[in-house]
Amino acid sequence: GAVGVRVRLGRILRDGKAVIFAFDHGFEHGPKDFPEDRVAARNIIQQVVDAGVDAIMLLPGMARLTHDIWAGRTALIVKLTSKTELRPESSIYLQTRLATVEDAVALGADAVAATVYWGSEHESEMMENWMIIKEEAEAYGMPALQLAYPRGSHFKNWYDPEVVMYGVRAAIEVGADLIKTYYTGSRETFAKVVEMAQGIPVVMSGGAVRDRPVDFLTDLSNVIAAGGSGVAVGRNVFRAKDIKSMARAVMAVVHEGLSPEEAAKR
Ligand code: FBP
Repeated sequence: GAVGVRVRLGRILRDGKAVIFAFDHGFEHGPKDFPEDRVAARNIIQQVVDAGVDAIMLLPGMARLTHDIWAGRTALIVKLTSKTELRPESSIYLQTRLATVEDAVALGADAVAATVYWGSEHESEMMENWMIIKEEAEAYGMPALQLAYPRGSHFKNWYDPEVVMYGVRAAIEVGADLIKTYYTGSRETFAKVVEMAQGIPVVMSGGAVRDRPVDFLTDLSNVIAAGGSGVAVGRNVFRAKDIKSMARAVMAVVHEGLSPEEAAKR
């Protein structure tokens, strides 16, 4: 499956970098992420696709519901694991497998994605799930994106460069083809994260909405300067005042190297 993995990855990272619109929040966070004017999922997806993002990452149901919007216009990453926030505290750091690589193939996916909360009390279950996904993905020539998040009730700081580096290294050791992880707060520390990935592309995870879009774009520009391969962003785009302009600004920082200040004006 090595050729297929490379071919499909090339559809996502067309110039070696990518802006991935992550939109699994309706499941992972629930309605709290959607103010009244952000409930209409099709409308949001239409705007980011029009802005020209490289890929969108969806759960299978949403991918099916919106295929007429994204098909042929942007790459599709099907996320195969998730969790709801309705769960009791004891199992929030666990993602469950909800679909197979075959389901993703049937949807026309260019990649599959799965979360592993490295360091969680449920780590071994997620590792096993990851290995099942990775093995099936390999057989289909399908790239496997790992959301490698250090997370568990005992962690003081999820963004600590040491633990982020550990998660990224763990991800490549189990065959991740693309890694999404937290921004560690500085260009210098993120360069170490990238180095730990040994050539496997690393993208930044968006995080909660920032008050000033330029602050988000500044972090992103540091990620690119550190050798990062782009971003998988949800809230900072779909909660932006103007969704399409923000998606364009993110694209400009990643692909054109535009300064955060210039990009924010777009
Ligand atoms: P954001 O840019 O909104 O952070 O989206 C990235 C993402 O990983 C989503 O794919 C996922 O639903 C969400 O963040 C998980 O957020 P949390 O940090 O609360 O687990």
